[in-house]
Amino acid sequence: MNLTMEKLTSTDLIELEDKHGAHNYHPLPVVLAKGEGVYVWDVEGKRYFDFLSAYSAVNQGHCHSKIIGAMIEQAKTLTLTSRAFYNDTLGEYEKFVTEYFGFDKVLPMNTGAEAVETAIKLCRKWAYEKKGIAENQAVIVVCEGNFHGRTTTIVSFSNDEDARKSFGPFTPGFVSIPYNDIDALEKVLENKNVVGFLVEPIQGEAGVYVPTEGYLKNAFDLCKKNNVLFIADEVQTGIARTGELLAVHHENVQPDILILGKAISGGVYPVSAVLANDDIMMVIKPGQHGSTFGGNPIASKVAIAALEVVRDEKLAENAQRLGVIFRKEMQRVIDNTDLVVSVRGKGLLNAIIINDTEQSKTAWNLCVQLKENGLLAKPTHGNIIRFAPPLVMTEDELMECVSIIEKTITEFKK
Ligand code: IF1
Repeated sequence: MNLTMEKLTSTDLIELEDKHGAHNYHPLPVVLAKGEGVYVWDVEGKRYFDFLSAYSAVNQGHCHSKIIGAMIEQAKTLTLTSRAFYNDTLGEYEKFVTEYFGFDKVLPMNTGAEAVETAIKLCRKWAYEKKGIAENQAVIVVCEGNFHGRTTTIVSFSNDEDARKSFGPFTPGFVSIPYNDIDALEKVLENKNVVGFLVEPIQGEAGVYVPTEGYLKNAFDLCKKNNVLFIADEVQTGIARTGELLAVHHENVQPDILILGKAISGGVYPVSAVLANDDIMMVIKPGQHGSTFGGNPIASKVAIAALEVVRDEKLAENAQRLGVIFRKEMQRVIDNTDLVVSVRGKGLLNAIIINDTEQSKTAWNLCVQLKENGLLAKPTHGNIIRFAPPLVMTEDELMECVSIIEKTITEFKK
């Protein structure tokens, strides 16, 4: 292939990635070149509805002018100082984000996995220095089916074979219990070395698994009773995705440690954050944790703009309203087909379950067909398709998407 030749086709570009990139992904065969709002375009100019939103990072829609404007402005002025010096944007962001979510302090990082790692370190340090746990004895409880990222420590407590196999030895200090099982949590809390409960308010990767109403509140109360930190991983569920600013807000829970990523920047820049009050956050002292890029000036300005968009454009309310419509419409489609078993979700984080085995290619082939019909989505766990469009979608656009999904399901041949 001659790279100096002008325009490469989708096929050329897929071949390029295949040849020069590690094979740690298996993307849908579509090559995107442009995005705006709820739409993306491939290199041939075909337009699609984005029903993945980069796994809920692009909640504010692609290339939102306010967020991009903030980034360009700051990029021309000052990009990175490291935390060896102060800069004139970080404090403004820290004040903004802590007031926005109602915590004393924020610790800025870049990716979701780094923020989860930060929360784990923070919880352990609090356990030894505040709770009085004997050194190296702290246990953090996690849930089966969890997805919290890709670092060695995080995959240590995953039970997804692909995520774990041949990456050991693993980090000890984690105990896994079934998700959405309050009795299991109560039982594990009898172990006095338990110091934290790390949980996704809705399990995204597991297949948009929504726990029973009251589970999060009951889990939070049990944690309080046992002086255990309730750590919410809202990397995927946070920032208006589920119809509230945070998914835990559906049950009026304020976590002890809150983990955010993805949409805190509108998917424009890698920004993540750990929020907590002083009694927890202040156990970390200078030199004990950090990041070259965490809290950099561009990240700070981008995150402020992205969170302002969520508030100004009432994205949580929109997600709540459109989610109800979407699930109702999907249920209508399901009632008329054998191909789909059920729909579940909250706000605009939803999934349909395909009537086939996890090993089958049905969901994948359906996604390929959805792509042909102008809508992009991706299967998870074989037979589940996640539907998570940008939250700036209008009702008319949503109904157009429902038509595409309905037509695709109706015409689909296994
Ligand atoms: C990939 C999944 C979604 C997350 C929660 C932390 C992280 C994630 C709850 C880590 C990341 C991403 C990672 C991405 C695909 C995507 C994903 F299918 F893998 F599970 F969204 F459902 N906590 N989830 O969902 O954040 O370090 O990636 O910034 O390709 O691995 P990160």
